[in-house]
Amino acid sequence: MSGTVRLTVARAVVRFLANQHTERDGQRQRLFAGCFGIFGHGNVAGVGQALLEAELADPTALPYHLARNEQAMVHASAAYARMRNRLTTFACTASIGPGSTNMLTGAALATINRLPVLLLPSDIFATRVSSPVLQELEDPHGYDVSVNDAFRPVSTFFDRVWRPEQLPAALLGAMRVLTDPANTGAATIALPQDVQAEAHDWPVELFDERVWHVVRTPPEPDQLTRAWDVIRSAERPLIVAGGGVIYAEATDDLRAFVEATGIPVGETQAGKGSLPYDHPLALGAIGSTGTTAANRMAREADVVIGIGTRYSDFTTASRTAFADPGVRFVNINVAPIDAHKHAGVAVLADGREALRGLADAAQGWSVADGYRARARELSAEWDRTVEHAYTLGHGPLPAQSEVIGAVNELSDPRDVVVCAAGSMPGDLHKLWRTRDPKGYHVEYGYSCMGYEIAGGVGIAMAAPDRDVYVMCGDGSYLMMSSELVTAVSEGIKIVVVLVQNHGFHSIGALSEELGSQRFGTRYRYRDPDSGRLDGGKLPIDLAANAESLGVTVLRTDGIDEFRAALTDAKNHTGGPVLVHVETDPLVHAPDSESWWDVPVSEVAELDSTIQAYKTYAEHKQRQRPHIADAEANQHGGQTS
Ligand SMILES: Cc1ncc(C[n+]2csc(CCOP(=O)(O)OP(=O)(O)O)c2C)c(N)n1
Ligand SMILES: [Mg+2]
Repeated sequence: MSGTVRLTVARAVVRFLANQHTERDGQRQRLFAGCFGIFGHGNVAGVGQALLEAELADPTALPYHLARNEQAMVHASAAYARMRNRLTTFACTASIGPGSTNMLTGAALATINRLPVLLLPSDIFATRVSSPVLQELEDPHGYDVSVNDAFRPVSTFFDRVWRPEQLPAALLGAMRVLTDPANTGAATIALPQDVQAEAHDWPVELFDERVWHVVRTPPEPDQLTRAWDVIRSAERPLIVAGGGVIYAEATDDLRAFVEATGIPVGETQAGKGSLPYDHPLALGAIGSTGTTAANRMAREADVVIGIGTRYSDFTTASRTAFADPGVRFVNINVAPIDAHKHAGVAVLADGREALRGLADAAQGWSVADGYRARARELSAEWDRTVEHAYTLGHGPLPAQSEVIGAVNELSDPRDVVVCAAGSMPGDLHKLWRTRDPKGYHVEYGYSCMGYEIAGGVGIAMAAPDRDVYVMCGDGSYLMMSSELVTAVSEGIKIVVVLVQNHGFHSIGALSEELGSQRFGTRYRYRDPDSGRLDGGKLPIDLAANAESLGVTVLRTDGIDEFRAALTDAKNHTGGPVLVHVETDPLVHAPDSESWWDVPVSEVAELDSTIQAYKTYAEHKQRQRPHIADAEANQHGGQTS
């Protein structure tokens, strides 16, 4: 077919998005499950009008969902994309100015976690005839700058459509990036308010159904040989499984490879669930919030095989986790930036394809029996630690680990636990018994307070056949609970477990450890005598707050009531339910035998800080640059 069709820019965007698909392994799905939005003068008459016409013509084409906060709608989209292994996502439309810049934090989160989301911030008039418009920032150095330029560093693709003719290339460029596993993240197309409403004659083929093939890059044979040469020379190899294992749906291949070779697996936050927790070669979490099983084996490992990991500081314990002087790295990753980290042998490939290649090469090869046995024993030891933490019987208020234990036990294996910031991500990483590759969803690339509830909504939309347990601290709840209202209005069931501890358990403990005496980390009245924020507890009632939003709320006192309420929450249908529990913020999860680099003041008046600095300086000594070339050090011995 040829010819043109006359539509506004906004309608062209909506019609185009409704016709995009992805395909991987022969399975085809829509790239966009819908569009989240909040309207204002920047988009109400442009994208808003286009979405209305689309909904009236075909409500399934690009369903519109009204969010309550723009940051939250980007989180929901990213969470949805993560749940769908990055094959389907949402578009997000926001009004000019604050509506758009509210999406910046969501954009950074999506890009850091490599999760595809399409952002459509509205922009100032292209014609500038009405400038400065409401909410326009005027840059005295150049009139083509707007607040949306702030999206550039946090997006993996950015374009601004000053003229309708630029739209097709911008759309195609954004789709290319969204569907490229190595480069995906937030793709942003800024749409000036006047351009959205402008008409243009579009070539009809712009709106043809299009399929974006999400590639599984095979390993280049020489790269695979080099990688295998390093691995087979190892006596104490260890796999670090990252999010890439799960996005590539490579968990069965990982399991087959490790069962054949006996190589044990430590998991990052995004990679947790790569193996079920009770697999004999599953060491569980690795790094600063890791298990003693993974961290002890990491300390001794002579070859570390990273699969789909960014090696964040939490994974490497700020480069102290891998302590063998001759340790070498092999990195399987679709992204060159990660494949080349720690001077490793790079395998630029899809995780599943690379694992299959390695499995072929590894025929008949295995670690020593004693090494397999050590992994099994250390894992079993950690599991006893978990069991103890789950059943502490702490009083009068329960410990957080008991709350985690109850949720783990009373949820179904396929249900999803969600978290992002506070003390719970670390505790979950250590303690959650993962039974399904998609059962653990902790956002720890950006660790963004406020992701929890919004993310939970996105996950529930992506997987309506699973229950979603959102673990939310009181701090995160206060930061952003707005999408509870979206869940009420859309009838989306999430179970929010609100852990009330009157402030920051996480940063409080960190502050104390670093000599800063929990300063400013508790929610308290300002004391009129001391003039400091160390007065009595605030009369805050977050359960009442949730109730006022239309959420079904179950208040609990103690772990037994909490368990009973969880069962009620499980049976609840339609809409969100919140279980409120108060915990003791002074009970810590079991020790990781690990470290995290958070700089301490080198000079101070406070003795607590002076002491903390001494400990800090000792740990700094153990930090490793990991710059020795893995191939040059094939036969070990050199320090890296
Ligand atoms: C948006 C954002 N602001 C600040 C931080 C830094 N931060 C990390 S955890 C935390 C406190 C979280 O409190 P809460 O949700 O109550 O969890 P708790 O620490 O009590 O477990 C803060 C302020 C963050 N991660 N995200
Ligand atoms: Mg708290």
